[in-house]
Amino acid sequence: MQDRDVIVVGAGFAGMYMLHSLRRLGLATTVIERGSGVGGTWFWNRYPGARCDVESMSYSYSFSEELQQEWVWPHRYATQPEILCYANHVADRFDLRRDIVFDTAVTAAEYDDLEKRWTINTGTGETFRARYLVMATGCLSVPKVPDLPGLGNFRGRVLHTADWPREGYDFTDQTVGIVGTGSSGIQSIPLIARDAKHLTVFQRTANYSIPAWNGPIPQKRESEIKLNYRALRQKSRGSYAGDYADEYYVSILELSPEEREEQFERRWQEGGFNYQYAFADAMVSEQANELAAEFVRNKIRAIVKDPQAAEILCPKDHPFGAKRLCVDTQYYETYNRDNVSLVDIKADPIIEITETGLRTGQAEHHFEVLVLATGFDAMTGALTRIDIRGRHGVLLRERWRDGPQAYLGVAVTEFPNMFVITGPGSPSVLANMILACEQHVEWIAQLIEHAEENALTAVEADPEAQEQWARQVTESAGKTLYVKANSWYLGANVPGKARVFMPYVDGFQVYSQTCDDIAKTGYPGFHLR
Ligand code: N01
Repeated sequence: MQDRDVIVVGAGFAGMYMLHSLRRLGLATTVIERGSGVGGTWFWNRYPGARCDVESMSYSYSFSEELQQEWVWPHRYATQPEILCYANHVADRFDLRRDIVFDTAVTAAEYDDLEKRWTINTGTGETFRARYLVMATGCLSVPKVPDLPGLGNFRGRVLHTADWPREGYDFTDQTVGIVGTGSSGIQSIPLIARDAKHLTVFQRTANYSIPAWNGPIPQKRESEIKLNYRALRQKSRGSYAGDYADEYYVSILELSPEEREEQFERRWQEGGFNYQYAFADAMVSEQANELAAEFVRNKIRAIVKDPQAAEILCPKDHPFGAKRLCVDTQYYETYNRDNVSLVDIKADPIIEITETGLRTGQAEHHFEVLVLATGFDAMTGALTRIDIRGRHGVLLRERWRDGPQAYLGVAVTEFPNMFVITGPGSPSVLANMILACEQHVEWIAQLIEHAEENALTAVEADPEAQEQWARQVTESAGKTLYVKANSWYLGANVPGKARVFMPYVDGFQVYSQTCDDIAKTGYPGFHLR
């Protein structure tokens, strides 16, 4: 049994910075990591085409001026290998590895109310005890394998985008089927199609995707950003999405038809998320949303030569942006290739996976490799799969059966001295995740420092404060169009999961300000014992 001040679970971007911050407080900290390396989601998601969808110079740590000045991002949106390389650089630069235990999955954690200690069990049999437990387990870290009848009968190779083989996979001359057209599918499809003999895409829900227009970052742009990095990071912290892109907040409905077309075209040409975030009414007015959506559909119709395929690719059953927007490179263009076919499995559902492919109601499809781009048990999956027991043995999984509740998305009633980074009820996946991680890490570190200085033995969220926070998160989301799609934001992609909108929609800046005010006023909503 190893005794530590703090155990952090997960060595992704949240866990690494948490370790660095706790060391600065002089606390003995160990990070326990399931994988054999750092990087979290970027360690596992190695499928072809995986890259970030927030610009790399923004999607990177801001806590060290030296780090952000010395690191060179080659592309506007970095590839997975580039991001993993950066994560490894950070681990080396700040000498983090000596306090990370790799290849070790946390299986259970239990709080002892008398001792005010957490006991943490792992799959390797090693046990740890700590005063604080920080869950840096990520929002998208538990792959979801769909319950497709006959999946076990398939004789070819099955690959999941979120658990891709370390050695990669060569699709050359292979026939491939892919299920799933969310961000992972949309990023991987063009590259699989490039190499494979034939690719069949099985699409259940068409998604909205905006071009990334990715490319090398011009030297001049890089220098400008680096010269102004501090100010730009400040601007990110004061923004809705935690990014330094200009937020224009144009109201779609107040524009004339000509101005609207011009605005939509401008955002489309800029690429990425600003197509959604630039418009004040895109996520609150159905009419405004439909105009933005129809512009994207018309782009799809213009790119995809086969009109029937184009119509299948046009999303029509949910508002634009209500499922996470995808950012792509040559996605729609891929359907103009001779070696790519598209099957609408909403119209003609999959009946079963066979030994050599799959069968829908109307046809039999054969392929050698099946790629599952079917997403994650998002936001809560990584927490509920661990047996986390708080006071009196209560199980987190049970407490969250009807939906997760966490005060500020950080702390849970009955689970003292446990903190969750980017937990449900925080902006997390609606913001630039690295900045969201930094904000949480700094806030949690400050709270732990406060507890240490004041000889507190337990910090716990008040049940009423937690309830009220959860209500506010739900009410705010309810005023938007986010709740009008069966998305993973709502847990709708996991059968049996409670349908609760999990991210905080009121904006990163409003959220951070609220957290800061709570810290400044003696942590109302927490019991400090
Ligand atoms: O997963 P998803 P993802 N039968 O849940 C389909 C982040 N990310 O891995 O919509 C048939 O979005 C499902 O269909 P439907 C990003 O936040 C970021 O792509 O349920 N189809 C859907 O098409 C993203 O949002 C990047 O009808 C089934 C797909 O599988 C999040 O991760 C890159 C099915 C799942 O889409 C998740 O993205 C990649 C079934 N039984 C991911 N089950 C960046 O760019 C599921 N599907 C940074």
